[in-house]
Amino acid sequence: MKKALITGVTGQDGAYLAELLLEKGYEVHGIKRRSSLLNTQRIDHLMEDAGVNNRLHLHYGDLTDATNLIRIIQDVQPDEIYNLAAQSHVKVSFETPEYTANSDAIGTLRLLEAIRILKLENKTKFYQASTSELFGKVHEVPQSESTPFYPRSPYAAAKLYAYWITINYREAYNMYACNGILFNHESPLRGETFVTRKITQAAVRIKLGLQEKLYLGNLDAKRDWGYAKDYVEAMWLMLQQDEPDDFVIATGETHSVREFVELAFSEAGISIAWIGQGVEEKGIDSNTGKVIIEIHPRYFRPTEVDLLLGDASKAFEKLGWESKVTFEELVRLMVQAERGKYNAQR
Ligand code: NDP
Ligand code: GDR
Repeated sequence: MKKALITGVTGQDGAYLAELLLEKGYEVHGIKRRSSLLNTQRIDHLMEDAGVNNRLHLHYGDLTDATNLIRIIQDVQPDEIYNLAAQSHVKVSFETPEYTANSDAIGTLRLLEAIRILKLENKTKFYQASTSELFGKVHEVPQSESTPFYPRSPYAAAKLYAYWITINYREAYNMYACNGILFNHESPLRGETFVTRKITQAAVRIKLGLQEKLYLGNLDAKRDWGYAKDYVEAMWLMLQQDEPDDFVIATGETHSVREFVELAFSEAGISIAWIGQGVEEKGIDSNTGKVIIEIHPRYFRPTEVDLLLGDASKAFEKLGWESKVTFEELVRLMVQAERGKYNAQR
């Protein structure tokens, strides 16, 4: 039985990846942080599932604690490590740049060093959660594996280090180490402060009269949004090849935050009309004329990534991977999941 270790197992991708690997018959080990409130909601159903419960094991740990990581890897002796743990919020990284560098950049180094110290280079394959944020200030559209990087946040700068140290360990120590350069991927499990989940949650709550307004930042940023469940499959595929390599994972479509808002609210049963401009712009409910969306400077970033659009043709050719869920389907499934929660409470 293959053993996988997932850092960030309590996050969106960690939960979907754990589920996928359990389905594939793996013994799955996850690293979770100690927190004062429970943080395992996304994987509790996997722990409770009688069929898999003795194949999912959680270990307390943190990417900022090297000795802890070495001990866990020594105990588990994993065939595959998926490094998904990160301070993953771009805006928050401007407020906590040093911590973000410690966990996202040096955390990756700590894992690679642990593999080396424990002499597991020939056994343990390593996946690094790289990101389309590396492209940042875009000079080339669409972005592929050969597009130059230009990080635009402390998060992206930390992930740039992680990207290159992964390649360096592959070349220097002959490790099987891959970067998945994943474009934005969303789901009902997405953290509530990322824009897609914030919008879908608000659309349903406003429709139900549980929330008055939604405050947003830059409506004109464009993202290539896919479905997280499709994307974790690509992570696994990258570690099943003859040779390690780096891959862009994307849908090949881009949409603005504004388009996401219009579609999500329409799916929730509200038609949005826009009035005003810049920070004065407002979204009104076309039926009632009530202002339900306002712009707040708090949600703008000091430096923004304006346009992301990925070219995942290498992943299609070499991994046989392609994105399945369309933008419209993604928005619909997120709104429906949100609505389902309130229906279940009634
Ligand atoms: P989430 O924010 O949902 O999950 C991040 C996970 O990392 C959580 O389990 C979190 O724990 C854990 N974590 C954070 N800091 C530490 C730390 N210092 N030590 C140990 N664990 C820590 O992110 P996603 O699931 O969306 O993303 C997974 C990875 O992929 C991240 O590295 C992200 O940067 C990257 N990525 C994500 C994309 C996306 O669109 N989702 C696109 C490209 C890359 P806790 O639950 O306790 O907070
Ligand atoms: P991103 O995702 O920064 O692309 O990083 P996020 O959903 O936070 O922002 C997407 C775009 O929406 C704009 N925006 C807002 N964003 C948030 N969070 N809140 C708002 O109110 C708001 N209003 C407008 C942002 O300015 C931005 O342009 C995500 C994370 O998962 C990273 O970890 C990952 O690496 C990248 O995707 C790929």
